[in-house]
Amino acid sequence: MPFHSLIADTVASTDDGQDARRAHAELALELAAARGAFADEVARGLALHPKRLPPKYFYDTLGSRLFEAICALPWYRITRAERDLLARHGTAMVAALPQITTVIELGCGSGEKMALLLGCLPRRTVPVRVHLIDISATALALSARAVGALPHVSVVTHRAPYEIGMRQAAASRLRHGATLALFLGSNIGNFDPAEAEGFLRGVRRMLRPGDGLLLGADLVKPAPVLLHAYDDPLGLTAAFNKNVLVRINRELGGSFDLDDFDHEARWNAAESRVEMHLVCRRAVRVPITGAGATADFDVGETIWTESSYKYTPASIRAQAEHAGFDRAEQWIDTEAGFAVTLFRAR
Ligand code: AVI
Repeated sequence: MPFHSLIADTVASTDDGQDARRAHAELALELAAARGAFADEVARGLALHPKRLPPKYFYDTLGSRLFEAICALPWYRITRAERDLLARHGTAMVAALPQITTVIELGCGSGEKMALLLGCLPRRTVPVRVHLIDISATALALSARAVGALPHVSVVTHRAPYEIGMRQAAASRLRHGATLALFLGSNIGNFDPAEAEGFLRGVRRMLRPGDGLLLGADLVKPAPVLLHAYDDPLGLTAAFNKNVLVRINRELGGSFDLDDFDHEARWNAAESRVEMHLVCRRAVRVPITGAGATADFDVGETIWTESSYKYTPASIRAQAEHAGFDRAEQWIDTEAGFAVTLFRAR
């Protein structure tokens, strides 16, 4: 699962009244900080040319549900293609590293793919320690439940951004055996090339030579196929995209009229990315009181809300190799256009 908003999260209930009060006070502080950051990023992003909003703000409760529904669409094949590759080749993927004792998942999703891979480990008596990293408490709880039920598995959750979570996981990792890091779902595609490189270098720093990184990435395919995946005939992706305006209205006192904006997916071949935009149909002025900002739109002006970079098998390898990895093996679903690549830290 990609980054989630703290605002969407809830604190797990506890029997102890004092703990519950403390937890709620902490949550209130976190929510206030998250709302402040949201307000700042919205004010800053809407003052840019072109206007931009970071995709992490898609994922409130409704946005996360819409994303789950998108993953089930026949035109959006990333999730199913990756799950099929893991189901078919999981044994070979984990067999490529000797003695895996630690598995770290960055952006932990529902835990389904992690459970699939753990089920492929050879029968063992030595426990595997699993580190789940996500900023969504809900995603962590879901995933920890699925993974923690497996025999010989102990789970540590890190409710933190990737970089901080990785540092925590590395500091408490087991001394013996190999570590396998997972970055799945083509989440790498939502980073621009410089961010992707910085991210991969960060993962490499956390690993020891010989450790593994399993990376899922969506591949370049014909433009009409890509555009169908990001502008589906059921309109789910349009709703997912527009939901960010709903959030701004609800959480920041914005006054966007949703009918003023159209969802648009664009294939930018030169940059190898699908861009999602919200295109303004008429000239409007939109006050956003909670962000202390007013956004002026011309007809046809857009808010660029997401980039999904598409790779080739060779470009994935080149990027990770540049960041300090050697490729171990690559599994490709040529029909769906998706690759899972196992890298070894150099
Ligand atoms: C989470 N991420 C990899 C998805 C993607 O394909 O870029 C988010 C998404 N955007 C539109 N549809 C799905």
